[in-house]
Amino acid sequence: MINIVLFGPPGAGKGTQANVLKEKYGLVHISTGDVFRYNIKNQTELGVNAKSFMDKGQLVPDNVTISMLEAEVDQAPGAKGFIFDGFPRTAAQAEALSNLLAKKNTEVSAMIALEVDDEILVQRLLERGKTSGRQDDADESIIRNRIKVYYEETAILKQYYLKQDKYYGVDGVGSINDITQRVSAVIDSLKN
Ligand code: B4P
Repeated sequence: MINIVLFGPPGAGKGTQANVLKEKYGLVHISTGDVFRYNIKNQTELGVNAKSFMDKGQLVPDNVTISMLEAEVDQAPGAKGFIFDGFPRTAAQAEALSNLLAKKNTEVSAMIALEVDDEILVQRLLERGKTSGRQDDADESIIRNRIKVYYEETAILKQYYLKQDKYYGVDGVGSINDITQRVSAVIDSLKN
């Protein structure tokens, strides 16, 4: 199995790249952000709970996010592998993912991090906010809070995967196609 963690700050292009890579490599794509947004749209209890955090640019609590992720993985029993997009975002989530995959006799193959400067991230998300209807893209102060939360709570995961020799940084600035080529070069190197 190939299990990829796509990593990077908000707006780095994780969702954009995951949508291309899942087709190219036949992997199951799990985006925690998309699952939360689906639940918000359908006004489930999970959605109502998550919305209160997401609208402020904060992370949804680990216990809620981890059990949701486990349920998503369990829904794909025959998968060739997964692309985790937006998960893990905290040390507790990284541990939970490791334990979950170990139970399935597999592991994270690589964390591929899309590296993009903060000001480019802000511009991308403000641009998306014009059409996305996403509350967390609509306001520059909320976007900047998401980036701050990334540095405070999520960026440490680089060390977690570096220690396991599984961290791969990729330049996330350029055309979407160019970045797909860069990420694909990493994935192809894993298979050899
Ligand atoms: P997410 O849904 O994960 O999304 P994201 O941070 O907005 O970014 P992504 O990197 O996927 O950006 P995209 O490709 O769309 O998180 C949203 C919120 O959900 C979090 O703030 C948090 O509250 C909650 N959440 C999610 N997972 C969680 C977890 N594990 N724990 C706790 N809370 C969690 O790209 C952004 C824009 O850039 C798009 O408009 C795209 O078109 C554009 N773009 C992409 N690539 C480009 C390129 N190469 N050049 C120019 N533009 C590009």
